[in-house]
Amino acid sequence: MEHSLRDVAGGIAAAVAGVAVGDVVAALTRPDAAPILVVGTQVIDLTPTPVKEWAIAQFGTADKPILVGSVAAVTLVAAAAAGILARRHLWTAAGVFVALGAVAALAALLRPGAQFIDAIPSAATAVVAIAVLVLLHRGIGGRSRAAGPVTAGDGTTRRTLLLSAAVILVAAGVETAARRIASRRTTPADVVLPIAKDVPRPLPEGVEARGITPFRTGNAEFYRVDTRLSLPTVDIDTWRLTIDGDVGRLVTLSFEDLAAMPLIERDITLTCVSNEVGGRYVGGARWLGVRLSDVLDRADIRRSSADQILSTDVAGMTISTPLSIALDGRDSMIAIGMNGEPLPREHGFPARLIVPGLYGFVGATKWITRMTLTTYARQNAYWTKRGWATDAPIKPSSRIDTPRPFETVRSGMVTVGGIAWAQDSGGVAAVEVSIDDAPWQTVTLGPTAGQDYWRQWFLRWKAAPGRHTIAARAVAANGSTQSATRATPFPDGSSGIQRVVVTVA
Ligand SMILES: Nc1nc2c(c(=O)[nH]1)N[C@H]1C(S)=C(S)[C@@H](COP(=O)(O)O)O[C@H]1N2
Ligand SMILES: [Mo]
Repeated sequence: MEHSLRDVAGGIAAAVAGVAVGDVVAALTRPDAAPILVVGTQVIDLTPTPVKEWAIAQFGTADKPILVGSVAAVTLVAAAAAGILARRHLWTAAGVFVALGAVAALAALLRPGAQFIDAIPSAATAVVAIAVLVLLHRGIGGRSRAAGPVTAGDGTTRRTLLLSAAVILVAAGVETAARRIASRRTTPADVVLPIAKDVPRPLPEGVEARGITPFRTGNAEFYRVDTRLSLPTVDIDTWRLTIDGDVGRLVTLSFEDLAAMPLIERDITLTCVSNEVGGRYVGGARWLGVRLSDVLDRADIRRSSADQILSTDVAGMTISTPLSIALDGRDSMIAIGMNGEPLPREHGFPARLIVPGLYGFVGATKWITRMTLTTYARQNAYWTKRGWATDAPIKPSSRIDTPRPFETVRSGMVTVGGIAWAQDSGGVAAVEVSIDDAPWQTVTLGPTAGQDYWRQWFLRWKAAPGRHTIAARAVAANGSTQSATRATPFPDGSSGIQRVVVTVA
């Protein structure tokens, strides 16, 4: 009994030591190629989209710990088995670690843009695990002294157990160091942002009334929509943005290169095509970045026949953006900052595309790493293949934040309010409200921060007891009014008028 405990402990100590060393090597070279992490990430990336969508619906997007934990658990079970195997077949047990290392190395090498060095952390893991295993069995385990099956006395067993425990302890320390080193290269908080020269005036305070969405959305509150189960770990030191395809010059920019270019900062409201009328998939932030036109100029696209920018993220996911729209003079940018901070990992660290006026799925590529100048005839992006529109301007829309649907409010003066946006239609010129189908009346608007940004609105309503229906619609500066025609988000964005039913008591 004690023998098998010793063997299991030996196998686990070998694996833990190997992984810790592999993680240190990764932290110093390619933090995103750490052995356990890279297998977990690869499993996620290789998961078929329908399964992924199902999993996102079931568990939300916070299940990376589950996946990485499962990979770690499987590794530990295999390591324990190897430990038991090692007593009689040391080199077969070593083979188990070779196999585990090979799986991790393969996972690292199969990633888009992988380099040969991505396999080194996994190789180091296997080498160290085997070394520890051999050391425990040959060096101290008594194998060298006793021929044939191990007949070591209790003293040896205890010594091996203690040694395994010591190895695990040291490995834990090494692992902590590895995390600290890796986090310096993959954590937004550790990035120092340059300061933009071209900055809008400070964002006005905005309307502060209970229930009305704040004028600026905090990074932690900003909606998140993407196809990922887990957030990619991107190493800022090795990250590159490549501009290729039909270009005059192939360009590769590091984060430092980007940050050294002229920077702009802009208030832009991002909207998801999947947002239902009245939905939450919309947010306003101040983005810091490099003008897309400046980036593309470096690649010299004057003679390009491209009609789209096919952008690719670090995991190979693609988004296409109509080139002529992106470059029509709007403030399209490669953003590296959000509300004065480096991009949060949820929102595309270290860089993303922002194209004002287009829904996110055609203009807001997060974790961007490549922009390929090509044509819609030649190449299709992720959502295009799934039937979504290629040209998807944001439709003018408004949202009633307060009162809430089916809320009961006291009779008297009631604040009705919310936000409205019309980024592709010149901005919000007015918001109109109709209560119980009375004629539309214009309401009070909050301050403006430009056409690309939403506006708050409110109305003081003298509410009489009974059931009432409140409807709101946005009127854009170009004269268009929010459409009353109901449309589902698929394929180019929802439309219709939101109606909120309330009881006044
Ligand atoms: N790499 C990548 N970028 C992406 C997506 C994605 O799934 N993967 N989703 C897009 C969609 S549909 C939207 S609406 C915006 C959302 O950006 P946010 O999560 O920062 O709000 O990101 C866009 N960029
Ligand atoms: Mo979206």
